[in-house]
Amino acid sequence: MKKSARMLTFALVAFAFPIAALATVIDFSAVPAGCVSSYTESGVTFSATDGLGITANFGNGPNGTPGILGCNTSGNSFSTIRGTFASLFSGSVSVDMGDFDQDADVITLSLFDALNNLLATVSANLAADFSGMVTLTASAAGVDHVVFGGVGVEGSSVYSDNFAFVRGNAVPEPTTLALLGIALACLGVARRRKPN
Ligand SMILES: [Ca+2]
Ligand SMILES: [Ca+2]
Repeated sequence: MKKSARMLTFALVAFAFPIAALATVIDFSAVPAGCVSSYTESGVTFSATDGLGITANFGNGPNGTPGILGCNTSGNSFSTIRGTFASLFSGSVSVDMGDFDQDADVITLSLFDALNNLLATVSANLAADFSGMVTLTASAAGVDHVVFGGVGVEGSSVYSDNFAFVRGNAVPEPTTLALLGIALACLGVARRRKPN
């Protein structure tokens, strides 16, 4: 590999890798058995918005690993899930939600501030014959808590999994472009210094 190409590769890897490493992912594999009132991991506390608790006892979701749902202790009305940050969060939040092909669901991820003002929300429609999971992502500054889940025939009867968040710039594209520019500038300098 030419020296200039090595320098470009190094610059891209050195700048890109720390950005990717900042993502924190909670896969709910450590949720205790049974119905729990709340579950805390990586500075986020999850609970059911109806106060009845959450559970991973429904087993593997469509992605083949356990996800969480409301405890469904009130018939078929599954609760949406609330995730509360230990301190105000600014950045991007994502969560996978989905179901087996039993009913149509509308999945939603919403971000709120400490006064319960809606900061950002995103949703998607899952058809009745859809089996799988969809990742929803939203970003905002000063997030106190998020609410996610679905509305369907059986309430929020969707599996939620892989809650992930990245602190910092909610719109990383300009930074990435700037770093790419620096890398290309290094390549240009290397080419000028190298005699043909
Ligand atoms: Ca999982
Ligand atoms: Ca469902």
